[in-house]
Amino acid sequence: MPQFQLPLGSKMRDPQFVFGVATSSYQIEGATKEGGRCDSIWDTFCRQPGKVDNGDNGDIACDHYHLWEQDIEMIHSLGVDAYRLSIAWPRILPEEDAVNVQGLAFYERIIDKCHALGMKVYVTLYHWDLPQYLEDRGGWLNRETAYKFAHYAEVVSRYFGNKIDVYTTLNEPFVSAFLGYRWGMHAPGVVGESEGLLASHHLLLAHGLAMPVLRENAPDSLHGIVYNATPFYPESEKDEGAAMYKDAANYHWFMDPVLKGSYPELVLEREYAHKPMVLEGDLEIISAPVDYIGINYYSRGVVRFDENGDIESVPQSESEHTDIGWEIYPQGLTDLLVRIKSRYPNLPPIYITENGAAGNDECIEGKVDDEQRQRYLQQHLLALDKAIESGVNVHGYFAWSLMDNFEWAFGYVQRFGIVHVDYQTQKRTLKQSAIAYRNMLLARSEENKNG
Ligand code: IFM
Repeated sequence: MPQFQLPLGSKMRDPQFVFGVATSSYQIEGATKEGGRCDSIWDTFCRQPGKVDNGDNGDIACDHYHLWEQDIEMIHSLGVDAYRLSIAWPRILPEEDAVNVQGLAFYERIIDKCHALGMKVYVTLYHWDLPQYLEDRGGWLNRETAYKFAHYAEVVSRYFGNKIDVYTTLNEPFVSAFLGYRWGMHAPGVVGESEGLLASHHLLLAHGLAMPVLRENAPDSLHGIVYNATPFYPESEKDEGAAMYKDAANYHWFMDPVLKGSYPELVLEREYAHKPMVLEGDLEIISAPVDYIGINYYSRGVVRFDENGDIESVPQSESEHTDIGWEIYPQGLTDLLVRIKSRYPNLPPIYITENGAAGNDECIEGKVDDEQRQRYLQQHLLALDKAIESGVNVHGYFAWSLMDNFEWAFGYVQRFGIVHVDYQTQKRTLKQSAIAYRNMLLARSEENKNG
């Protein structure tokens, strides 16, 4: 029987440590035309030829909109403590000022079911599905969108209040801003240096404006933000500055304003010509205290200076990679957490809100042998334990993802699930990694029962 092993005495064996699985609305729900939902920027983006592999889109995805009940029961069968999901803004406010009660009711059924089964819910308000009508007015390049987000946060938190155990304002603002408005490979597909940095400031402002609203409406819940973070390593000693810069541009840019109330100098200097317009008072708003930060970790980067002094990536061809082409580097998770702890003296608790591997998994006679993912998850759990042992305050871990789903510009080819989805029949099959996760959680719960 596959089972992940946690070291004896590991804090992750304590019942307070939260284990969960994560998904996001556009990636699993489907039913894009049902329940009063309006288009999001991803619906529009997917319609543009060549933007998404195979011309895939989220119209059906995992049909979770209809299969949600069996999905929540399946999550419960894994023995997790919590489910991390996101709410689709276009389902809640399909028109600017018209709240769609059908949308709220859909998520309420999910939340109630999770609670009835004894699981906590971690809800992200923005996992990239901006209503298209806001993009039509400039999207995240328009400062107004930050205020629209605060209004949306008000609607959701007034309705759910403390019923949502943990609120997340944004998932991975780096990706929304830079893949969406700088390099153009994500919706809405904008390309431009200044645009990416401006979008990032408006996203952070949105986070900051929403924080007091969430605290007011849900005083007993936890409130925070989730970052993707990639630690960078120099190819050799002479490249140390390159790695430092990449750390700054990749995650300090998004964490410093929230945790220190300033943007990192390194980036401001290098990007001087593209600096976003920061109004007086913005950084005070953005740096409102958070109860936690979430970290999504997948891989590392290795960099060097080229002959022109530009920074270039150094491919690690000797290392093992997952199907999506990302190097498997568990030590990076330990290093990243240690680096973050040393950079931010008032660091709140951390959750690992995503970690996982993409594989080209096949279901053969009812079995999915995802050997690489099992190794990946086991090694990352041990790397996380090392960080905790060295003093980093981590409260939980969520596997990405519960099930195979719409992997953005890669469509359905890349499978991140610990549960296999047959997109023809919508049949779910636990992969060996899900079974190993479940067995570890069962063993932990037995151990905690027996004291
Ligand atoms: O699928 C995504 C998720 O939506 C955000 N974090 C990274 C995952 C894998 O690419």
